[in-house]
Amino acid sequence: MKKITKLWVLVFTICGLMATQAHATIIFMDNFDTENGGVGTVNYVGFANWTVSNGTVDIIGNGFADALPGNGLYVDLDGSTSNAGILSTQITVTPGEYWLSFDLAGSQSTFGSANNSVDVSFGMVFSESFTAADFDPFSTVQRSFTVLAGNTATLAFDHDAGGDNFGILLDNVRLEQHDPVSAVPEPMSMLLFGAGLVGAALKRKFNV
Ligand SMILES: [Ca+2]
Ligand SMILES: [Ca+2]
Ligand SMILES: [Ca+2]
Repeated sequence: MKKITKLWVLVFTICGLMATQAHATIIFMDNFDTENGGVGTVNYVGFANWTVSNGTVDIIGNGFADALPGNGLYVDLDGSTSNAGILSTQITVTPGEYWLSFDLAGSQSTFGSANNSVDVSFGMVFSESFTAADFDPFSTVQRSFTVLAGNTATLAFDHDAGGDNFGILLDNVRLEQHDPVSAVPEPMSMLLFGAGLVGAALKRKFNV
């Protein structure tokens, strides 16, 4: 009997996991590893998915200025022109619940201690500033938010002025959509819902 119970628990658990996966869709994902043929370089502008504006960023790793080996390529948001850039991309979203995650690390240099903060934003629905100490390793930030109306929004990593050419490091940007926001009830559903409320009220009033 216990085995049967355990089996059902397992079945329900698997169903639950499948249901979770079925409701999560990857909208955007980038680990930067294939940029520039997999080779790091300074003041990089050839991103497959991103635009650099208001300054510069470097793509480092894979043995090139590879401060945190094992992460393939990643972005130094303060490039090599003493003017940190804004890394941004346009993403189209439909109404729903979203999880945004990305990895941030410190500049990995005592020469880069000044001005290490980045404003991360996605359209009007998400905005937050992050700072990092010099030798903070990569750690994953995950945030969730709700999009109420479908739109094309800008996902931006806007480093502060920079100026010392060693900025916050960025890797593994990911946006997932989870369970959609509940649809606005249709008239019939609202009618039924209303009838249910009336029924419940009557039941209380007349104790039926
Ligand atoms: Ca990477
Ligand atoms: Ca740099
Ligand atoms: Ca810096």
